[in-house]
Parts: sequence; structure tokens; C-alpha cells
Amino acid sequence: MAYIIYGAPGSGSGIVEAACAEIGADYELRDLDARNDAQRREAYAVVNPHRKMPTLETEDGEIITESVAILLTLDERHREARLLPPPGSKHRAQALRWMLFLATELYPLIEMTDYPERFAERGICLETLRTRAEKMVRERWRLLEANAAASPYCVASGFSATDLYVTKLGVWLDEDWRREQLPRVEAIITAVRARPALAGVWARHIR
Ligand SMILES: N[C@@H](CCC(=O)N[C@@H](CS)C(=O)NCC(=O)O)C(=O)O
Repeated sequence: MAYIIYGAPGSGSGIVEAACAEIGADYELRDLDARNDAQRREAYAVVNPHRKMPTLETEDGEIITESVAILLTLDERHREARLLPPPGSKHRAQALRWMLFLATELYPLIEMTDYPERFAERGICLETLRTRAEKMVRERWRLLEANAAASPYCVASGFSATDLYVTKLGVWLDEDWRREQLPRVEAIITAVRARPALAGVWARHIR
């Protein structure tokens, strides 16, 4: 079963690549030239009309966008890999809680820091918008830091796909600030980066 992952080095597609590597699934990378905004072009909109990365294509041509939808689909298709705790368990509920927090409360703020012009009419100070979004990003990371289990993974039962999310979004933070302010998040990132199956993915995605 070979998947196709549309993404770019350093981008959020690392979450999906890491999930496939953990599963041991075959996957082919279709990298976009994100530095030149290739994800915004018509050719890619045919694959992902929202023009964002990642996109997963299954072996029968099914297109899945939205990182959480992709992770849940991979978990359902490869239950033996235990990307997430078993359905119905309290640990799964916690893993989904923090995964969704990252995907819906944090990830969209990164679009605001990276592309503030998308959120403002002409005349609005983009730097003010960016600064405010950066502050909110840090507040939300502090919330996760204070409330997720982290021993060293996000959920008490051990590694889950939520830790991949924490790692990929966490490495976009200023490293000194993260180490000082988010020691439990730092522990998750350290543990995830040490997972043998993921060495190749992080070499591509974390500088
Ligand atoms: N809700 C989407 C968000 C994906 C997202 O924001 N991807 C970033 C990659 S880091 C992207 O494509 N950014 C380029 C852009 O917005 O033009 C998901 O979870 O998959």
C-alpha cells in the first residue's frame, strides 16, 4: 500500500511523513516549492483546493486533506501501529483533545504570523497583527505545557500521533524560549526526535 504525500521539507507535511514512518508504510513524496509559493498555484489546487500542505493520496487515488483527518484515517487503516490509543479509551480522548487543540487553536495562528496580510485590510499594521498572533501562540503553548500529561509523551499511555504534532509545531518556536518556558514540551520533542523510525523524517524536516 503506497501513499503519496504532498508537502515540503520543514512544513507541516512532516507530521504525516512521520506517521507513515511510524506505521512502516510505503510512501512517495511529492514536494512543492513552498519557498516560491507553489502550494498556491492552480496545479496544486486540483489536489488540494485549500492550497495547503499536507495532502495524502491513498493507493486508490482518494485525496485526504487536513492533517487531523489524515492522522485519523491512517490510525483506522493501520490499527496495529497504534498511532493513537484504542477507540473508547480515556487515553485516546486525551490524545484527540490535544491533537485538536494543536490543529484548531494553534496551527491557524501560525498562518497569521507567516501571512498576516491574509487577515487584514489595507491600512492595518501587519506587524501589530503578527506580534499579537505570536503572543497568542506562546500563551497557548503554555496552556498545553501546564495541562498535558508529558511523561515524556503527551498522553500518559505513551507515544501517540499527538506527539508528532507537538514536535512539528514545537520546533517552529524560538528554541531558547521553548527550552526555558516549555520543559515538558521539550521533553516530548526530545523523545520523539529519538525514535529510530523517524530519523530520516526529522533530518528532512528539522534543521
Ligand atoms: N488545517 C490545515 C493547515 C495546514 C497548513 O496551514 N499548512 C501550511 C504548512 S506549514 C501551509 O500549507 N502553508 C502555506 C500557505 O498557507 O500558503 C491542516 O491541518 O492540514
